[in-house]
Amino acid sequence: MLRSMPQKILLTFLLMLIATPSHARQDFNVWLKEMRGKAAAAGISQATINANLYNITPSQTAIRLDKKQPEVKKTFAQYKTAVVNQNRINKGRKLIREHYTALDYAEKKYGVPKQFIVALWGIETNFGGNTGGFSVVTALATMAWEGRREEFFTKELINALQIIDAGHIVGSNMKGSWAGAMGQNQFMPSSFNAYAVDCTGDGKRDIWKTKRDVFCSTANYLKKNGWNTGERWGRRVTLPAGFSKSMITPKIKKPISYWASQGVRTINGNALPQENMMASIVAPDGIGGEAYIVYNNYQTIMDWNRSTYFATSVGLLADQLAR
Ligand SMILES: [Ca+2]
Repeated sequence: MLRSMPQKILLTFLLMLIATPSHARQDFNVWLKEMRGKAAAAGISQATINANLYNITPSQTAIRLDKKQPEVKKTFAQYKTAVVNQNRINKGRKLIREHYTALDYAEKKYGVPKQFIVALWGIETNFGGNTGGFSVVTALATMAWEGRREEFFTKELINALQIIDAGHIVGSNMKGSWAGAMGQNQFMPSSFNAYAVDCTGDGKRDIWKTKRDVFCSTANYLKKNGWNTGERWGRRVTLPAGFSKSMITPKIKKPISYWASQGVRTINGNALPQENMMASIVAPDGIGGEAYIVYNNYQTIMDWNRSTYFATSVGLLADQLAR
Protein backbone atom coordinates (compact mmCIF):
# COMPACT_ATOMS: atom_id res chain seq x y z
CA MET A 1 0.00 0.00 0.00
CA LEU A 2 2.74 2.42 0.91
CA ARG A 3 4.52 1.59 -2.32
CA SER A 4 1.56 2.76 -4.39
CA MET A 5 1.36 6.16 -2.67
CA PRO A 6 2.83 9.14 -4.44
CA GLN A 7 5.97 10.22 -2.61
CA LYS A 8 4.58 13.49 -1.27
CA ILE A 9 1.54 11.81 0.26
CA LEU A 10 3.72 9.09 1.70
CA LEU A 11 5.92 11.70 3.35
CA THR A 12 2.88 13.49 4.79
CA PHE A 13 1.60 10.18 6.09
CA LEU A 14 4.90 9.35 7.78
CA LEU A 15 5.10 12.82 9.33
CA MET A 16 1.59 12.38 10.70
CA LEU A 17 2.62 9.11 12.32
CA ILE A 18 5.55 10.82 14.00
CA ALA A 19 3.59 13.90 15.06
CA THR A 20 0.55 12.08 16.42
CA PRO A 21 0.53 11.63 20.20
CA SER A 22 -0.16 8.24 21.77
CA HIS A 23 -3.91 8.79 21.37
CA ALA A 24 -4.56 9.28 17.68
CA ARG A 25 -7.19 11.87 16.75
CA GLN A 26 -9.23 9.11 15.16
CA ASP A 27 -9.47 7.38 18.54
CA PHE A 28 -10.99 10.47 20.09
CA ASN A 29 -13.62 10.68 17.38
CA VAL A 30 -14.48 7.02 17.85
CA TRP A 31 -14.72 7.68 21.57
CA LEU A 32 -16.86 10.78 20.95
CA LYS A 33 -19.26 8.80 18.79
CA GLU A 34 -19.68 6.26 21.58
CA MET A 35 -20.18 9.15 23.99
CA ARG A 36 -23.02 10.47 21.85
CA GLY A 37 -24.65 7.07 22.19
CA LYS A 38 -24.21 7.12 25.98
CA ALA A 39 -25.62 10.64 26.18
CA ALA A 40 -28.70 9.66 24.13
CA ALA A 41 -29.18 6.59 26.34
CA ALA A 42 -29.01 8.86 29.40
CA GLY A 43 -31.88 10.91 28.01
CA ILE A 44 -29.96 13.92 26.69
CA SER A 45 -31.86 15.59 23.86
CA GLN A 46 -30.62 15.23 20.29
CA ALA A 47 -30.40 19.02 20.00
CA THR A 48 -28.01 19.23 22.97
CA ILE A 49 -25.96 16.31 21.62
CA ASN A 50 -25.75 17.93 18.19
CA ALA A 51 -24.73 21.28 19.61
CA ASN A 52 -22.15 19.97 22.07
CA LEU A 53 -20.76 16.56 21.13
CA TYR A 54 -19.49 17.25 17.62
CA ASN A 55 -16.38 19.09 16.49
CA ILE A 56 -14.56 18.84 19.80
CA THR A 57 -10.79 18.68 19.92
CA PRO A 58 -9.24 17.27 23.08
CA SER A 59 -7.60 19.97 25.16
CA GLN A 60 -3.86 19.35 25.24
CA THR A 61 -3.59 21.94 28.02
CA ALA A 62 -6.02 19.98 30.18
CA ILE A 63 -4.06 16.79 29.54
CA ARG A 64 -0.82 18.53 30.45
CA LEU A 65 -2.28 19.97 33.65
CA ASP A 66 -3.74 16.58 34.59
CA LYS A 67 -0.39 14.87 34.12
CA LYS A 68 1.69 17.57 35.77
CA GLN A 69 3.68 16.25 38.65
CA PRO A 70 2.61 17.89 41.89
CA GLU A 71 5.02 20.60 42.91
CA VAL A 72 6.88 20.23 46.15
CA LYS A 73 4.03 20.07 48.60
CA LYS A 74 3.43 23.33 50.42
CA THR A 75 3.29 23.26 54.18
CA PHE A 76 0.01 24.36 55.74
CA ALA A 77 1.76 27.48 57.00
CA GLN A 78 2.73 28.38 53.39
CA TYR A 79 -0.72 27.48 52.04
CA LYS A 80 -2.44 29.54 54.72
CA THR A 81 -0.30 32.59 53.94
CA ALA A 82 -1.19 32.30 50.26
CA VAL A 83 -4.90 31.73 50.80
CA VAL A 84 -5.83 33.76 53.91
CA ASN A 85 -3.82 36.92 53.32
CA GLN A 86 -4.69 40.48 54.28
CA ASN A 87 -5.53 41.37 50.70
CA ARG A 88 -8.14 38.66 50.52
CA ILE A 89 -9.50 39.52 53.96
CA ASN A 90 -9.93 43.18 52.97
CA LYS A 91 -11.54 42.27 49.67
CA GLY A 92 -13.88 39.79 51.34
CA ARG A 93 -15.00 42.34 53.93
CA LYS A 94 -15.68 44.88 51.21
CA LEU A 95 -17.69 42.36 49.19
CA ILE A 96 -19.77 41.43 52.23
CA ARG A 97 -20.77 45.10 52.52
CA GLU A 98 -21.46 45.35 48.78
CA HIS A 99 -23.56 42.21 48.58
CA TYR A 100 -25.01 42.34 52.06
CA THR A 101 -28.66 41.91 51.05
CA ALA A 102 -28.01 38.92 48.78
CA LEU A 103 -25.75 37.27 51.35
CA ASP A 104 -28.22 37.94 54.15
CA TYR A 105 -30.96 36.30 52.11
CA ALA A 106 -28.85 33.17 51.61
CA GLU A 107 -27.82 33.15 55.27
CA LYS A 108 -31.43 33.33 56.50
CA LYS A 109 -32.72 30.83 53.97
CA TYR A 110 -30.05 28.15 54.55
CA GLY A 111 -28.71 28.97 58.00
CA VAL A 112 -25.12 29.40 56.84
CA PRO A 113 -23.41 32.65 57.95
CA LYS A 114 -22.36 34.97 55.14
CA GLN A 115 -18.68 34.86 56.11
CA PHE A 116 -18.50 31.15 55.23
CA ILE A 117 -20.23 31.70 51.88
CA VAL A 118 -17.76 34.47 51.08
CA ALA A 119 -14.74 32.53 52.40
CA LEU A 120 -15.50 29.64 50.02
CA TRP A 121 -16.07 32.10 47.19
CA GLY A 122 -12.72 33.76 47.96
CA ILE A 123 -10.70 30.58 48.20
CA GLU A 124 -12.30 28.80 45.24
CA THR A 125 -12.09 31.57 42.65
CA ASN A 126 -10.80 34.72 44.36
CA PHE A 127 -14.40 35.95 44.61
CA GLY A 128 -15.29 35.01 41.06
CA GLY A 129 -12.16 36.51 39.53
CA ASN A 130 -10.56 33.22 38.57
CA THR A 131 -13.20 30.75 37.44
CA GLY A 132 -11.20 29.00 34.70
CA GLY A 133 -11.61 29.58 31.00
CA PHE A 134 -12.00 26.02 29.75
CA SER A 135 -15.07 24.77 27.94
CA VAL A 136 -16.45 22.35 30.53
CA VAL A 137 -17.73 19.93 27.90
CA THR A 138 -14.34 19.86 26.16
CA ALA A 139 -12.46 19.53 29.45
CA LEU A 140 -14.64 16.67 30.68
CA ALA A 141 -14.60 14.92 27.30
CA THR A 142 -10.81 15.20 27.24
CA MET A 143 -10.47 13.78 30.75
CA ALA A 144 -12.95 10.97 30.09
CA TRP A 145 -11.25 10.05 26.79
CA GLU A 146 -7.79 10.23 28.29
CA GLY A 147 -8.99 7.37 30.42
CA ARG A 148 -7.31 7.67 33.79
CA ARG A 149 -10.66 8.31 35.50
CA GLU A 150 -12.96 7.57 32.58
CA GLU A 151 -16.00 6.50 34.59
CA PHE A 152 -15.93 9.56 36.85
CA PHE A 153 -15.50 12.06 34.02
CA THR A 154 -18.05 10.34 31.77
CA LYS A 155 -20.58 10.68 34.58
CA GLU A 156 -19.66 14.34 35.02
CA LEU A 157 -19.99 14.93 31.27
CA ILE A 158 -23.49 13.45 31.28
CA ASN A 159 -24.30 15.74 34.22
CA ALA A 160 -22.93 18.74 32.29
CA LEU A 161 -25.10 17.88 29.28
CA GLN A 162 -28.13 17.58 31.59
CA ILE A 163 -27.45 21.13 32.83
CA ILE A 164 -27.31 22.42 29.25
CA ASP A 165 -30.40 20.41 28.36
CA ALA A 166 -32.29 21.95 31.29
CA GLY A 167 -31.51 25.41 29.92
CA HIS A 168 -29.45 26.75 32.83
CA ILE A 169 -26.65 27.76 30.47
CA VAL A 170 -25.68 27.24 26.83
CA GLY A 171 -22.73 24.94 26.24
CA SER A 172 -20.52 27.66 24.77
CA ASN A 173 -20.86 29.72 27.98
CA MET A 174 -20.31 26.76 30.30
CA LYS A 175 -16.80 27.57 31.46
CA GLY A 176 -14.72 26.09 34.22
CA SER A 177 -11.42 24.59 35.25
CA TRP A 178 -9.45 22.09 33.18
CA ALA A 179 -11.04 19.35 35.31
CA GLY A 180 -14.58 20.66 34.83
CA ALA A 181 -15.21 22.58 38.08
CA MET A 182 -17.63 25.30 37.11
CA GLY A 183 -18.43 28.91 37.86
CA GLN A 184 -17.78 31.15 40.84
CA ASN A 185 -17.99 28.35 43.40
CA GLN A 186 -16.39 25.64 41.23
CA PHE A 187 -19.12 23.03 41.43
CA MET A 188 -18.54 19.87 39.45
CA PRO A 189 -21.60 19.21 37.24
CA SER A 190 -22.87 16.47 39.60
CA SER A 191 -22.66 18.92 42.52
CA PHE A 192 -24.48 21.50 40.43
CA ASN A 193 -27.31 19.07 39.80
CA ALA A 194 -27.46 18.12 43.48
CA TYR A 195 -27.00 21.52 45.12
CA ALA A 196 -27.20 24.54 42.80
CA VAL A 197 -30.30 26.66 43.31
CA ASP A 198 -32.04 29.51 41.52
CA CYS A 199 -32.45 32.32 44.03
CA THR A 200 -33.48 34.98 41.51
CA GLY A 201 -36.57 33.16 40.28
CA ASP A 202 -35.68 33.33 36.58
CA GLY A 203 -35.65 29.54 36.29
CA LYS A 204 -31.89 29.40 35.73
CA ARG A 205 -29.40 28.21 38.29
CA ASP A 206 -26.58 30.48 37.24
CA ILE A 207 -23.34 29.98 39.20
CA TRP A 208 -21.34 31.78 36.49
CA LYS A 209 -22.76 35.30 36.41
CA THR A 210 -25.52 35.61 39.02
CA LYS A 211 -24.07 36.22 42.48
CA ARG A 212 -27.38 35.60 44.27
CA ASP A 213 -27.47 32.12 42.73
CA VAL A 214 -23.79 31.58 43.63
CA PHE A 215 -24.38 32.50 47.29
CA CYS A 216 -27.55 30.42 47.65
CA SER A 217 -25.96 27.44 45.90
CA THR A 218 -22.93 27.49 48.21
CA ALA A 219 -25.11 27.82 51.30
CA ASN A 220 -27.43 25.06 50.07
CA TYR A 221 -24.44 22.76 49.52
CA LEU A 222 -23.31 23.26 53.11
CA LYS A 223 -26.82 22.91 54.52
CA LYS A 224 -27.46 19.68 52.61
CA ASN A 225 -24.13 18.32 53.84
CA GLY A 226 -25.04 18.75 57.48
CA TRP A 227 -24.20 22.33 58.46
CA ASN A 228 -25.34 23.12 62.01
CA THR A 229 -26.65 26.66 62.23
CA GLY A 230 -25.28 28.59 65.18
CA GLU A 231 -22.18 26.44 65.65
CA ARG A 232 -18.60 27.50 65.04
CA TRP A 233 -16.20 25.58 62.80
CA GLY A 234 -13.39 25.22 65.32
CA ARG A 235 -10.58 27.13 66.97
CA ARG A 236 -6.83 27.06 67.48
CA VAL A 237 -5.62 25.06 70.49
CA THR A 238 -2.42 23.90 72.11
CA LEU A 239 -1.75 20.22 72.63
CA PRO A 240 -0.04 18.94 75.77
CA ALA A 241 3.44 17.41 75.56
CA GLY A 242 3.20 13.77 74.59
CA PHE A 243 -0.21 14.11 72.94
CA SER A 244 -0.75 10.98 70.86
CA LYS A 245 -0.22 11.52 67.15
CA SER A 246 -2.85 8.87 66.42
CA MET A 247 -5.53 11.11 67.96
CA ILE A 248 -4.86 13.90 65.45
CA THR A 249 -7.40 13.21 62.73
CA PRO A 250 -10.82 14.52 61.74
CA LYS A 251 -11.98 10.89 61.90
CA ILE A 252 -11.82 10.68 65.71
CA LYS A 253 -14.75 12.54 67.28
CA LYS A 254 -14.99 13.03 71.06
CA PRO A 255 -16.82 15.52 73.29
CA ILE A 256 -14.98 18.79 73.90
CA SER A 257 -14.86 17.82 77.60
CA TYR A 258 -12.88 14.70 76.67
CA TRP A 259 -10.25 16.76 74.86
CA ALA A 260 -10.15 19.14 77.84
CA SER A 261 -9.44 16.15 80.09
CA GLN A 262 -6.54 15.20 77.79
CA GLY A 263 -4.89 18.55 78.36
CA VAL A 264 -5.93 20.33 75.15
CA ARG A 265 -6.17 24.06 75.92
CA THR A 266 -7.12 27.22 74.07
CA ILE A 267 -4.32 29.15 72.38
CA ASN A 268 -4.35 31.53 75.36
CA GLY A 269 -3.74 28.63 77.73
CA ASN A 270 -7.27 28.54 79.11
CA ALA A 271 -9.19 25.34 79.72
CA LEU A 272 -11.65 24.27 77.03
CA PRO A 273 -15.29 24.59 78.04
CA GLN A 274 -16.88 21.53 79.62
CA GLU A 275 -19.21 20.94 76.69
CA ASN A 276 -20.26 17.70 75.11
CA MET A 277 -20.31 18.97 71.51
CA MET A 278 -18.38 16.46 69.39
CA ALA A 279 -14.98 17.61 68.23
CA SER A 280 -11.80 16.39 66.52
CA ILE A 281 -8.21 17.53 66.70
CA VAL A 282 -6.44 18.43 63.46
CA ALA A 283 -2.90 19.61 62.86
CA PRO A 284 -2.41 20.14 59.11
CA ASP A 285 1.39 20.36 59.45
CA GLY A 286 1.62 17.48 61.94
CA ILE A 287 2.28 17.46 65.62
CA GLY A 288 4.79 20.32 65.68
CA GLY A 289 2.55 22.70 63.73
CA GLU A 290 -0.62 24.62 64.52
CA ALA A 291 -3.37 22.51 66.08
CA TYR A 292 -7.12 23.09 65.95
CA ILE A 293 -10.15 21.65 67.65
CA VAL A 294 -12.85 21.31 65.00
CA TYR A 295 -16.58 20.61 65.10
CA ASN A 296 -19.34 19.32 62.88
CA ASN A 297 -19.23 22.30 60.50
CA TYR A 298 -15.57 21.64 59.74
CA GLN A 299 -16.53 18.14 58.65
CA THR A 300 -19.12 19.74 56.35
CA ILE A 301 -16.46 21.98 54.79
CA MET A 302 -14.40 18.81 54.23
CA ASP A 303 -17.32 17.36 52.28
CA TRP A 304 -16.68 20.24 49.86
CA ASN A 305 -12.96 19.54 49.67
CA ARG A 306 -11.37 16.69 51.59
CA SER A 307 -8.31 18.59 52.76
CA THR A 308 -7.45 19.89 56.22
CA TYR A 309 -5.46 22.69 54.55
CA PHE A 310 -8.60 23.79 52.72
CA ALA A 311 -11.11 23.38 55.54
CA THR A 312 -8.93 25.08 58.15
CA SER A 313 -8.24 28.00 55.81
CA VAL A 314 -11.95 28.42 55.05
CA GLY A 315 -12.63 28.57 58.80
CA LEU A 316 -9.82 31.03 59.48
CA LEU A 317 -10.81 33.29 56.60
CA ALA A 318 -14.46 33.21 57.70
CA ASP A 319 -13.42 34.27 61.21
CA GLN A 320 -11.49 37.22 59.78
CA LEU A 321 -14.36 38.23 57.51
CA ALA A 322 -16.80 38.24 60.42
CA ARG A 323 -14.75 40.83 62.32
CA1 LIG B 1 -31.27 32.45 38.69
